Amino acid sequence: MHFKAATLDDALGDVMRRLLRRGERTRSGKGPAREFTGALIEISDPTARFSRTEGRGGLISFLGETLWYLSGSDRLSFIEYYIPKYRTFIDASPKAVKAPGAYGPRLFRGGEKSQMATLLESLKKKLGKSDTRQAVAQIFDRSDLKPTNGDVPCTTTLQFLPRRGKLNLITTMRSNDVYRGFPGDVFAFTFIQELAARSLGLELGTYRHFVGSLHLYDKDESKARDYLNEGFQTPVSMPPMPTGDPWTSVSWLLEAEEAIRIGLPEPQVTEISPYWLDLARLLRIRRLVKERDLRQLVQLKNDMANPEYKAFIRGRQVALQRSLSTQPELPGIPPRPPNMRPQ
Ligand code: 5HM
Repeated sequence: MHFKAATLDDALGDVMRRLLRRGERTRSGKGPAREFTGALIEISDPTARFSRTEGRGGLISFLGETLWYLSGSDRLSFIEYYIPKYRTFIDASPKAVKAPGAYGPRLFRGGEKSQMATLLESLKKKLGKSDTRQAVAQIFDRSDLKPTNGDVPCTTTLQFLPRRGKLNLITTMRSNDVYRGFPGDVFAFTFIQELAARSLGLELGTYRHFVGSLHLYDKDESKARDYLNEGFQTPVSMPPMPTGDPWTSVSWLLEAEEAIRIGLPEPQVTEISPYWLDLARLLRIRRLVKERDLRQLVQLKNDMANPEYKAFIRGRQVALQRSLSTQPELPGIPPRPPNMRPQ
């Protein structure tokens, strides 16, 4: 089964439509589903990595998950801030602190010695000399055949293929839930693809996503139909990542992320481009929605450099306005410390 699309939204719609029509019935411990085995999804514009639809507006959660990977962390408290049900997805106990199958430690832990840093270093040396076929990052490991709980990585490898000045990426997944997993996976891996392209001074190429079992659970069928009934979605792309080595900006964003998530003063802004400042602003939006701070949210929306994000935040603004007019204050949200000033 081969899917070709320009954007994530186009691919998502096409896969769900075809799964609903022709997916084969399958049963797993996680419930009955429809499935294609051996599916290849090709996305020609990897920056078109988020879905504009109302029901699937996971931009900030996907960004949070991507930063969780980039930070090298396996802490559940980190990812649960963005995906509150993460623990249940991986069958972790209420007491668990870490996710044993987390991708971050496997890809990015260890600084310059991490798997991704080593891969990029060796790719750099080969650029212009040979069209390498060896730049593979491994996520699924043989030890995952005997998991300690249900958290077995669904992604097996990421293969980076520099060709004719562009960096292509092929992700292979043993298992992918098209409704709950696929959009976030494509977001994260295309972002990593763009980071790698910038690190190597290459253009962004094509993204290919190969899946052993691509499925849609019966329990998500009606939501998938709602998504399809929303009809055509205007394609939304992230702006291109600035050229040049991105890792100083990534470190700054990771620091900003942690400060925003746990409510500490944010790092100084020194020579950070609007691209990265906007991503920190998106993270602040999540915080402001949790704090139900409509005034600051509108201010932050106006500060955004990228108009696509403004449109996305407008959706959050309308939802917050609605909830403020119908619900009393939510308990349990820690107040912002006085020295934390949104920029
Ligand atoms: O039985 P299995 O280990 O494949 O169940 C994991 C479920 O989470 C599957 O539905 C899989 O497709 C989904 N999943 C995903 O779609 C999980 C992860 C985490 O590795 C992911 N994408 N990144």
